[in-house]
Amino acid sequence: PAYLQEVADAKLLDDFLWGVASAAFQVEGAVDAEGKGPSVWDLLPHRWANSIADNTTGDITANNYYLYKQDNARLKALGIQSYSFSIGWARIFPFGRGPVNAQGVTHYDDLFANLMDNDIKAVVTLFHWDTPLALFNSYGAWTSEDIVEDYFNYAKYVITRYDKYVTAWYTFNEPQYCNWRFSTYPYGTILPDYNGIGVGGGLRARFLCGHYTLLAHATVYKWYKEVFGGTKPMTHKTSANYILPNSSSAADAEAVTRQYDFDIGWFGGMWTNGDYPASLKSTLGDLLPTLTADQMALIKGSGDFYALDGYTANYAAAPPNGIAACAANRSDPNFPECSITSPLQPDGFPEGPNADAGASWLWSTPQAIRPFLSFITKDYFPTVPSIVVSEFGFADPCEASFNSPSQILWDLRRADYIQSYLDNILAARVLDGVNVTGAFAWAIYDNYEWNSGLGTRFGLQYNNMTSQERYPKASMFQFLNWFQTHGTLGSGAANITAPVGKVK
Ligand code: PNW
Repeated sequence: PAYLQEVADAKLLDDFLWGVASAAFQVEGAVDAEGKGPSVWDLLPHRWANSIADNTTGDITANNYYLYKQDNARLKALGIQSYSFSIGWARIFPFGRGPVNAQGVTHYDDLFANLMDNDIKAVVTLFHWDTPLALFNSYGAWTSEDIVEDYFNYAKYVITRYDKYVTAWYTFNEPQYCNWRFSTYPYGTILPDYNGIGVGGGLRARFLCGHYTLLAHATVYKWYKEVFGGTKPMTHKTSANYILPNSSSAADAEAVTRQYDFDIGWFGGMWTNGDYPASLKSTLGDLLPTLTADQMALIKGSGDFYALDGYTANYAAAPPNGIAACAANRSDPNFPECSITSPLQPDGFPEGPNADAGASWLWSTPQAIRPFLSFITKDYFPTVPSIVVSEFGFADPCEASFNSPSQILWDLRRADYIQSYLDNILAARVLDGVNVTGAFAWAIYDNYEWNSGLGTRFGLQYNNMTSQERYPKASMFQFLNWFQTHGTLGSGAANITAPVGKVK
C-alpha cells in the first residue's frame, strides 16, 4: 500500500519510548515467597475449578521473581530500550495495608538497580489487577471507599522509593475491567456479598468499583504533582479497540459512539471536565455514583499523556429492539452499552492474512491503529497532548498446540502483526500528524494469560514453563529490526560482557 512507501525512510522521534511489557502476577511466580501476601489471582485458580481454561495457576509461570537478572541481561543484549512492568501490591503490603514486607521491597530495589545497570528504562504500573486478598476480607476491596486510602498509601510508598528510577508511571492497568479482573465476583461465591452489591457483583459492583478506581487514580496524581513534586509523566492505561459501524444506519453510528463512551469516556474525565459521559449518566441512573464538583476538579487534568492498550478492532451494531428500549431496561441483555460488538474481520483491512488469533476477542487488524490514534487524539479527546501505545500484541493460534520451541519460534502471524502495527503507528505520526510518543509490545515472553492460563502465548520470546529457558521468536527479530530501521536500539545491543547468572 501507498503509505508504506511514504514511511519507508521515516524516523521516529529520538526520544520515542519503546519496549516490551509484562505484569507482576503474569510473570513473577514465587507467589508465596519472601513474605508476599495472597492476591485475588492467587485465590482464583486454586479455589474455583475451571475458572482457568487449562486449569493452570500463576504459582511459577515465568519465574521472573528469581530470573530477573538474566531476563534483564537478555533485554539489554537484544537492544530493547525500555521495560514496562508492574509492582505486586501484596509483596510490599502483604495485607494490602499495615506493615511493609522488607523482603518484597528488597526484591524491587534489586530489580530497579539491575535495570539501571543494564541501561534499560523502567516504565511502571502501580496496579495490574493483583488486589491483596486481605482487602476483600476486610471490606470488599474495590466496592468500598476504603480502597482509595489504602491504594493511596501503597502508591505513596512505591513512588517515594522508586520515582528516581522511573521514566513514566501508570496508576492502573485498564480500570474498566475493575469488576472482572481486579476481583473475583464474576466467578461466583468464592467471596461473600460485600457492600450490598449482591453475590456475583453485577452492574452495581462494576460502576462502584470504577468510581473508586478513578478517585484513587486522581488522588495519587494530585499528590504526586502537588505534594511530592513529581516530574515524570503519569496516567492510567485504557484498553480500547477501534470501532466501525456495522452498517451505514444512524442506529449503528449511535452504537459506535455509545461503545466509545463506555470504553474510552468512562475513565477519560482527565481529558474533559472530570465528569462521566452524558450517555453513561442517563443510561445508568443511580447505578452510576455521582461525582461531586470537588471530585470532578480532582479528576480533570489528572493525566500527562494518553496510554492506549489497543490490540484489535470491532464492529458495533445497535441491538435489535433499538438503543432507546435497551437503555430503558436494566434487564436487557445488551444493557448498559446497548451496542453489540463483533470482531472486525480483515475485510476492512485487506492486508491482514491469518487474522484469527489464539484469543476469542482478538483478530489481526493492525492497520486499525492508524485511524484509531487520530480518532482518540483529534476527535474524542482533542485535549490529549500525546499518546503512547502502552500495549499491543497478538496470540498466535498455532502456538498453543505446538510443543517444541523450533515450531513456536516461527510465529509468522505475530511477526506480520508487529511489523504492520508499527508501520501504521509511524504513518499516524508522519502522515496524519498524531503526536504518538511510544509503543510497547505485549509481552516480554510467554506468561500467565489470566483466565486463559499458560496455554495462550503472547510472548515475543518463547518461554518453556518447565525449564524456564527463553528464546526470541521471529516476531522479536521483526520488532528489533523495525526499531533499528526507524528508531534507535537500546545502548547495550549485542554487547554482553559478563556471564549471565541463572538465579539471583
Ligand atoms: C491486556 N480486549 O488486557 C492486559 O493488560 C494484559 O495483562 C493481558 O495479558 C493482555 O491484554 C493480553 O490479553 C486486555 O478485549 C484485555 O480488547 C482485553 C482486551 C484487551 C486487552
